[in-house]
Amino acid sequence: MTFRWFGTGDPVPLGYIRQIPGVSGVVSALHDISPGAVWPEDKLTILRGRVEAAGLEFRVVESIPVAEDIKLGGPRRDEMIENWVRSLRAVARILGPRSEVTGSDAPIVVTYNFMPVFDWTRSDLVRVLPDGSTALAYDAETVARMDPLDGDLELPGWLASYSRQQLEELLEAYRQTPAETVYDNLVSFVRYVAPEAEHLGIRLALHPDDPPWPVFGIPRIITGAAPLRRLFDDVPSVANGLCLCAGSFGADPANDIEAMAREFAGRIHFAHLRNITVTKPGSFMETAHPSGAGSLDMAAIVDALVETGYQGPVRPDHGRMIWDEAGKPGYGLYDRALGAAYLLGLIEHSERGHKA
Ligand code: DNO
Repeated sequence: MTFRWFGTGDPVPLGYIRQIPGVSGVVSALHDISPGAVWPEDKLTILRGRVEAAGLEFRVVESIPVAEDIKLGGPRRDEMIENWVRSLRAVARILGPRSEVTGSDAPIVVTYNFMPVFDWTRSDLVRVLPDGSTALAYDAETVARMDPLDGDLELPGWLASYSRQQLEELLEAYRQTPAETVYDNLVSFVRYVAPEAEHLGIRLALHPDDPPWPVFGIPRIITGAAPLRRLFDDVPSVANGLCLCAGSFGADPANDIEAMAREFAGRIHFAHLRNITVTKPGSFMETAHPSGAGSLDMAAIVDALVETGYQGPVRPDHGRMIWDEAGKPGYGLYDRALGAAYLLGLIEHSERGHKA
């Protein structure tokens, strides 16, 4: 069981993460390096040192961002892919050696996504739930009215580091690019990086598009089982894997996550387990982790992972804000800690059932 930590700027101290029962590792990244730049080994060494000093291991990276030129097939594509591979090598060198804290030498996992411009997108960061807690929500009509070029779109999921003009150019470029071309660019990227990852002993976990449909008129391609089936066919390397993000896929009720966990067994290298409530077609809000709190059957998803022998890292995902906690939307301490405890209960129960 792991827990995402955003580095020294994260209001959640590592020492608190260490106190969540059953959590042994932290999921992190070099958040101050801009997409496309090579990750410096010394910064990774410092980050690993900090995490280990707190008694935790650092074997899961989320994410090495993929530059827009790679997704668009732009003029600097080859250089950007080469830089990505160099970051991968730095990760292997610094994080690869066995953890002195836990003794683990489990394969290093690197998460990435192929979402054009915007990472996860929501219309509301503080939707008030009936119990008075707040959570992230996505309302189709509100998003349809939003203009990404307006300053009011401040989503923590993506790097708001573009100038208005750059953003305008990017959006225009994507609006001219068919989804099929973005998919082809994904395949070229994975064909290049997967053998390298395999050689380094790294597993790549492609995060699905969140939400799993196009937003702002630009394509999104990793929306369900069909594109993944195709990707795993096109690039058979076992390093080419998936981050099974229950909340992302689950926003589209057509996605059967339990079935995906079974079908893609062996290809799932990371699991993000959170719940959502589909409020109406194309709209959803995030909820507490338990099955009873939302639309997803979390126990069935965990059973599917356990029954198919999943051994990789798991993390609770976005949590609500509860007990007056103030912090990074979706990434507070309390509700994610409750999520971790709940998921560990499901896993323990499921594993015992299968031993019996
Ligand atoms: C949201 C996260 C995503 C994820 C990236 C992976 O909270 O699940 O932002 O980290 O999409 O590349």
